[in-house]
Amino acid sequence: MIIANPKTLLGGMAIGLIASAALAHGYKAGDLSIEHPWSRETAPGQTSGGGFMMVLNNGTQPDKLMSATSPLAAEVQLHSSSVEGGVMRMRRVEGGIVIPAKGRLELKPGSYHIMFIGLKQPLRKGQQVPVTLKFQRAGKVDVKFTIQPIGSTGPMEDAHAGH
Ligand SMILES: [Cu+2]
Repeated sequence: MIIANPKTLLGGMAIGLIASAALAHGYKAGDLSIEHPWSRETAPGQTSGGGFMMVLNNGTQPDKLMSATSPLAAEVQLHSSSVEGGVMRMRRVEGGIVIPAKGRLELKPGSYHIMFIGLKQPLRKGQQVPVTLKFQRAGKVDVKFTIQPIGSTGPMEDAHAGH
């Protein structure tokens, strides 16, 4: 028991540290928490890019991500990805993406994502893309997508150290 207790305590502290780091790059709007919005550095000549994030819904009513805009892109669309005949295809989502009550929506590579189309400047590692998200219930939320290196597959903590 005496040995087990400090271990339990350390486990709790580790979880606490991870949780507070997550809050370093998160946003709240009504019942929604938006965590780790991130994008990827563009290659030369690349004029579109993906946006990814986790949206948590603490409310008892579902919400919907309806649309998004950014001053850096001519157009921002909501996309889904699926594999058809061994080829990854993206499709525009019409009518919004549901965030279930007491549930979550994860935008990630190979799944739902935000698509920045007609980028007005290259996305450079370490910089941020300002985006206004529009939710059906929570309304408009201004967030910043941290630009991570090409090839990133998930949000990186050290990519947003310093803010
Ligand atoms: Cu896409």
